[in-house]
Amino acid sequence: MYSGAAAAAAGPPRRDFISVTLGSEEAVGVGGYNNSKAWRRRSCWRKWKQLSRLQRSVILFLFAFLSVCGVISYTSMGEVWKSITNKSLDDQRTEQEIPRLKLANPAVLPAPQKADANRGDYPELSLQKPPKPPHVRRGPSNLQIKAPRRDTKLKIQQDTMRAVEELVEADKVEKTEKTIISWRGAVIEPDQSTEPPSSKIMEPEKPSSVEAEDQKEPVPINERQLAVVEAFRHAWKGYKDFAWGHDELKPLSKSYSEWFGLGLTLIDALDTMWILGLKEEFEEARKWVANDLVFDKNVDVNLFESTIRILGGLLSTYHLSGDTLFLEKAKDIGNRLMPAFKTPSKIPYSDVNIGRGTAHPPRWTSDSTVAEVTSIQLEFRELSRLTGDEKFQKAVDEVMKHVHTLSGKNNGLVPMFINTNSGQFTHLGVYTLGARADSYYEYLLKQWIQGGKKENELLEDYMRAIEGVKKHLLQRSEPKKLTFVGELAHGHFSAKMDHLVCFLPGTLALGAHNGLAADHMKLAETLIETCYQMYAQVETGLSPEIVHFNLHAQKGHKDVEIKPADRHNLLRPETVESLFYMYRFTGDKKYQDWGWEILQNFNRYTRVPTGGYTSINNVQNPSNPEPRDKMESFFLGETLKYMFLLFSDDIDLINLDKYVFNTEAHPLPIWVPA
Ligand code: DMJ
Repeated sequence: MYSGAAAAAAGPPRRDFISVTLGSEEAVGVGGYNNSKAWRRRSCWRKWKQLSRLQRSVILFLFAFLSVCGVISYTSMGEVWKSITNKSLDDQRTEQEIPRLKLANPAVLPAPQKADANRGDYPELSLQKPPKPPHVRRGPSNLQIKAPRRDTKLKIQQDTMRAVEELVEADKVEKTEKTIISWRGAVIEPDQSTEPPSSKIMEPEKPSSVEAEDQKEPVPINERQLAVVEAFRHAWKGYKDFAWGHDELKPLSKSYSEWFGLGLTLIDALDTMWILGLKEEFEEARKWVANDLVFDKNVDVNLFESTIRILGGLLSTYHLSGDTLFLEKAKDIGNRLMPAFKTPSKIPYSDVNIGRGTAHPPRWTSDSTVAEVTSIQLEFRELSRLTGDEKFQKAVDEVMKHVHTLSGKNNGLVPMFINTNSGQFTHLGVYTLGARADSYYEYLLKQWIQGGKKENELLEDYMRAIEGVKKHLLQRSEPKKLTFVGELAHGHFSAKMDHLVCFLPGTLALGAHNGLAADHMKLAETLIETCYQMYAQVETGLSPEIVHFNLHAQKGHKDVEIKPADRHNLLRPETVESLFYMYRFTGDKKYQDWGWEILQNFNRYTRVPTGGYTSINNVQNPSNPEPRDKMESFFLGETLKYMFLLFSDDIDLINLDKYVFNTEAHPLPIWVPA
């Protein structure tokens, strides 16, 4: 009991002292409050003595028991206490972080749709490695640059996968930084700068051939590749015998045709000979370049055609061979083409006189073709990198930047013409992935890859355009339900598809290989089947220049219809090109088999016994395909090169993580290889 009266009598109470008695009067004492230690000890002892033995034992037992409990509960309470303390710290941190995440930059582009589906698709892609090569590369030994190890490649794919997953997570919390673009699964490495390399010229490198570190032993090429070599030799024989140093062979009349008068076929074929291992032929051609190739000529050349075939061919041959002769020639032609950019809008003219240094549009218009002005960038950019002279890159980058800002596009799809005075699109309302627009789309992706995947505007335009293709141009034919890319003219869909469009499956597959949306790969697989059917459904097994697809099933009708004016075949490469990409990225042998069928049909219907191959006028008439008497330079520059690469199982024979092909199949180095 608390003795309040006694405490009051003893003066001001000590607020921190409480006396607890065990109930005896004596405990307080009569003479007033005594709280000395000695008194307290004595009084306690007396009380203890007054207790019975049983009481003392019970008290001792209780004391011991409580002591043990005290020790145990102290230990476990420590743990509980620690976790409580941590939890509250965590809570504090989370509370601080959530607002920060919410405030992070909102996504600059729409969040990926069907992200989970894409994620589900991707591993399939990553795991589809080409089978272990039974045949390793053939090309000249110094083409055999160091290969990334297969486990490294797998790691890259896994890293890409991880990046995609991280991106999806990031999108969930709307945390998209400027250096990451997400567009239906498209990924840009977050640590890459958004600054396009256009502002500064990349450090020129030694040609790739010099990079060779651990060169593998070349092993024999396989039979199908040998058949390509034989075809090339046959074509080359015709060119050498009847058209040496001229632009194109006319194999039937055993003569030649001149376009620019610059040995177009010879230059276009240089790197093909290198890749096929045709050293003698290469050396002979090199001599012609050294002694007879002169650009100081009063001749009008088409800017686009001479860039992709001549400048592109010289640059890639320089990279493969390491021979500076080709770089010197590339600089020469590059400089001579520059007057084309002196226009009011900086959109280049179509034609340049490389001897006089003057340029002009075609006689009937001041328009240029959109595909032409936007498909010279890979070559001029590389020329700047190699020479350290930024003028080439500046000129072509300006074109891309300008086109990026233009109105008149339809979900990323561009019209076919652009005016060199106003810089505006003309002939609005017609959209195609065929002639006059095709390689615009191809070069958006390829420039992005060439520059190390940093130039976001290019990627944005590419991704937008593929969405535009999906939205406006895809339809399915009857009866086989082939997905094809048609055209749109002032709101009306046309089921017309140029053979030129068959570059698209390869480009889509290349994009998917570089981390873009997995549904691009699915579309590529569908479209390459269609391109193959453009050959398979025709009497000669060769595709016409243009097909029209049937949208409605009709008895006795195939998917593919051919108009009389469109039934020619110019030995074009696009389907074989796409087959090559598809085989590289999937390892599915059917693509090689399809390419093999096409090669056999070229041999059956276009081969001229005295040397060379010819374009034909009628793919529907196997008994008389009507030879046109012309072998286009791209048959050697592209078609046979892609055939050879398609039949190869060596992913390092022009490794697609190190090289990007220009639109004439000339491989140029990727500035920052994967
Ligand atoms: C080639 O010159 C190029 O591939 C160009 O992009 C389109 N036309 C031919 C081949 O068909």
